[in-house]
Amino acid sequence: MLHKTLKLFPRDFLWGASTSAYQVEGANLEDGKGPSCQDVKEVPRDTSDLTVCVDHYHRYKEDIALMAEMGFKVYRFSISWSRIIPGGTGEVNLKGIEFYSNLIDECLKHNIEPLVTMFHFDMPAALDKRGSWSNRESVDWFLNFAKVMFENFGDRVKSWLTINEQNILTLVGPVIGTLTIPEGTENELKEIYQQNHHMLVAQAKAMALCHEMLPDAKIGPAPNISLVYPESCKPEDVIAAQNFNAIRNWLYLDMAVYGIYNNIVWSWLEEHDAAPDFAEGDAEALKSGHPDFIGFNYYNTATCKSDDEDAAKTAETGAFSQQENKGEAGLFKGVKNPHLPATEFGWEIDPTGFRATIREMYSRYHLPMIVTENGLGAYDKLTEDGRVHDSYRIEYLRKHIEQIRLAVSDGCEMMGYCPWSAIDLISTHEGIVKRYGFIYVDRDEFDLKTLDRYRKDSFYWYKKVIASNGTDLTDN
Ligand code: BGP
Repeated sequence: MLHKTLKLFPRDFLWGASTSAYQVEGANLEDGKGPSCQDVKEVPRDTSDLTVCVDHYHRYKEDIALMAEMGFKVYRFSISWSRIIPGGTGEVNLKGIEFYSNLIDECLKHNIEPLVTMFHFDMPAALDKRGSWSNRESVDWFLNFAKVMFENFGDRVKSWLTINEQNILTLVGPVIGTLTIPEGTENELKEIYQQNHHMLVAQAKAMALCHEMLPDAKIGPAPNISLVYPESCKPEDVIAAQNFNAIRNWLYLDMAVYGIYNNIVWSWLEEHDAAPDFAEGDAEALKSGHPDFIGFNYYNTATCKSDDEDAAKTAETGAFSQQENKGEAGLFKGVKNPHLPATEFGWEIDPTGFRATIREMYSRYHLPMIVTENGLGAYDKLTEDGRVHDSYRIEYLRKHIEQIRLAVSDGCEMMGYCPWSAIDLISTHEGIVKRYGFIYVDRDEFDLKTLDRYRKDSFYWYKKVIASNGTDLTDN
């Protein structure tokens, strides 16, 4: 749709950016923090471990001052479960509470609203040993963790996100280093979707608890949503795209918003004897969540074709990364989209698909939305003069912000934009060399160097974007 005039971004639009605890903080076993599954996993080859990351734990004041200099209205970060409850359940680590309390105060001092992700890929290792999300008790573990957070930070944190990218945990857990399959599991699909069910119940109960304990606060989910295109207009390809959309996207939002299982997914699971078991009270709990908004991460769209002809022969299932799915026998086969360019790391780039995704989500759920991740991973270079000329990142972000404005003009309710990431940090499986930040951190994969911070060109550009409330997207 071509608009005669574009609507402006809402006046209180939340410009900011995101990080996650295990990728940015470091100090991974300091001040009483227990290990998380990320600290004990096998570190992907040729990439840094997570002991120091970019040392945000010790340098958060400097980092937040830089975010304030850019004009951030919001900072999305996550709370490490094992920093505040080292064993996952039981004793609370006061040093951990103190750290997040200080971090929140520092944000507020600069008029930056803290947007807190409750769980971002880092199950306490102690709970991993007890089966992680496969254990039914995980629902209570998570709820207890939620209660500790609401009690300690709820006076100052008014916006919460439940579980980061639950769909990615379910679809490609091994890529992120999070999937625990108990020994002796016979039906792996059932096991994975049972874990997913526990997360859905935990999420719904946490949303209800938030509303009960903190009536002024708002809470929502944060899945990774990519609209799926059919490779062609062949009707079978359209069905395949619906299948992939259902298992990748709508399962998570239908449940978070309406408390119901998506019918396409449910039928597929039933056929594989993989439909999750409901415990008493689950059905009611799932309906009790009622998110106030939807947070979602968007990197690109996906494209697929029908797999009907050779369902039994689908050579590859699973995924290369969060954004590149190979297929699922009988449902779809992932293909490359010939119309889209890709990043240096092979992720397709699709700004128009961003608008399409937002439109689709809004017409399905009619809730305000905040973008909780979006961004470009690249091999940035620090030049002699202490600059990073990341014009490619500016271009990527500009094109995506333009599409949000178009979506706003289409009538979609957008609350804010938090690209990934505020500052360089360790990627999920490709190390520090895959950089996303507005702020460059002087370290290499294995050489920690000075850890000094540098403003990239995108830093100055984003500052201007925020100051103009998204109307000035021109180069510096
Ligand atoms: C999302 C995760 C983030 C983040 C980002 C970029 O899936 O929520 O934690 O890292 O993707 O991915 P990567 O680090 O693999 O480049």
